[in-house]
Amino acid sequence: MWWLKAAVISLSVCAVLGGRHFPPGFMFGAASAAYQVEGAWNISDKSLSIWDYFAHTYPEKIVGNATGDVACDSYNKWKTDIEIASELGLHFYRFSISWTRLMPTGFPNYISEDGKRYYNDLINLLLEKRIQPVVTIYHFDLPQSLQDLGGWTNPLVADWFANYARVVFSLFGDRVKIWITLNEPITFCDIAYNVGTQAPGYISPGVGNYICNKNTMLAHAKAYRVYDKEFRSKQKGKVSITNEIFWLEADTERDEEAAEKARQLMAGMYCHPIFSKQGGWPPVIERIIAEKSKQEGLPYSRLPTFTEEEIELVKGTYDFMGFNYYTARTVREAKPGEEIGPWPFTGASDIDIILGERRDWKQADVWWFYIYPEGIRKQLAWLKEEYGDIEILITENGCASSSPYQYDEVRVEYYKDHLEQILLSINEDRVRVMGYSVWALMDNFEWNDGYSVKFGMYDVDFRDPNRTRTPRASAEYYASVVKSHSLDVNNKIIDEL
Ligand code: GBH
Repeated sequence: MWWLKAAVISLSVCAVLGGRHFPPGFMFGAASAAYQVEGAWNISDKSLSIWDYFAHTYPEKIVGNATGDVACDSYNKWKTDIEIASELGLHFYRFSISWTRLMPTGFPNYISEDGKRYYNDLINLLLEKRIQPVVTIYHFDLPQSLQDLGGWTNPLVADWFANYARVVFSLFGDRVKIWITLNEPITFCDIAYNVGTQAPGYISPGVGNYICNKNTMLAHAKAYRVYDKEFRSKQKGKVSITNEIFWLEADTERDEEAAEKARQLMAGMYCHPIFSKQGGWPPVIERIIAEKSKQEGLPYSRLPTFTEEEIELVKGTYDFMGFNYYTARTVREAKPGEEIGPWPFTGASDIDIILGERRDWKQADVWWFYIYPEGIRKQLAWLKEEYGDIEILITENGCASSSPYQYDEVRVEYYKDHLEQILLSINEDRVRVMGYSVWALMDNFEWNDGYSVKFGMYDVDFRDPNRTRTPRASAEYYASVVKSHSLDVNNKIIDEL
């Protein structure tokens, strides 16, 4: 009875491949970013980035007056980092290139030999260990010399960035096949210009952030077009942008419209221009800001418009989508006259919504961090619904803690619960998730939170000149997930949860 055998075999294959297994080819990785780990802020011919300048100029804006001057000292300890990545069995390591280390003038007239050597060494050893480099070209650290010319608010920044990206592609693109142009414009535009807690620290709510938003879309698009025209046929890599999106859930059924408006602001601003069929800003946001601007007596919208040509330039500039997920919020419409707190992500109060949290969302021991694993599945479904069946790489997901505990069971549970939701997303919702990256490989400089907030699978002892890295329980758990390519792991940590 061959058919019975065949049926039994295919059933068991399904049980092995479906269920708690990740699809073949699904990639597991971990991430970092240059300013957060490298240190060596003034070594060799490196120039100052806006984060070097910000941390040195406004120490009061960073917990413990911390800086990234030394950070994890990855500039010197890169071999240890790769050993760790190797111990975990990672398929890829996501890191970023420091613009000021590679191109100290900001412009391609001069390339630093030391900068070039550092990233070549890193990439080559990763490949030797069979770990794929996934490279972010820009992760918050603009050259200060370009900031002095207006930085992300100067429209020329799109060309400055594309010229930098060309250098990066030409130096490393023979070996790097997955590129992220910009990490989280929402952070370096909206948080930066609305509340000034991120470099460059200038506050211009509802104006600076929107100018920055537009320029990031053009910068990303120009870099993508450079790759397309000059490198793709030879290098055959993939290029996209990474956005950070909180899942925004309607507080009650009546708040669905408010929630959708908020999603169009938080996700749509940086996705609609690139990933939608129509291109340009999300229409609802464009309309609201235009109306508000008019009421304020402005003869134009505070949100700079795209020309038809710009819409076409930006539209379709992706080979996949990069997505960072951490947390969620509830959304409701503000009551008339209700005071809207400074929500860093919005142009002040432009969309008149109030954010909150549900009581049953467990809070990590960091103020902004509510844990809602279902949110990642809901967000992935929303992205598919909005922009179509695009491949998605989860470029960051991870849990914040304020204690250095080795036994980080909250983080272990966070990974497990989010990976479970991702499996549902793949198997039930048919979202094409290519891979998953933990933020972060190791504790590092967490921007305004300095070293007080930890995301690492490895603890880093920042009082020790050696910056000793020690694995936490989460490292052990993640290694076993990667190894079994599934959530069925023999792991005492999970048994104890
Ligand atoms: C990502 O940033 C970054 O890519 C990474 O560098 C960072 O270390 C990681 O996530 C963890 O934070 O003031 O309301 O915005 C996320 C940006 C900035 C989001 C701080 C949360 C605090 C709450 N994060 N922000 S709010």
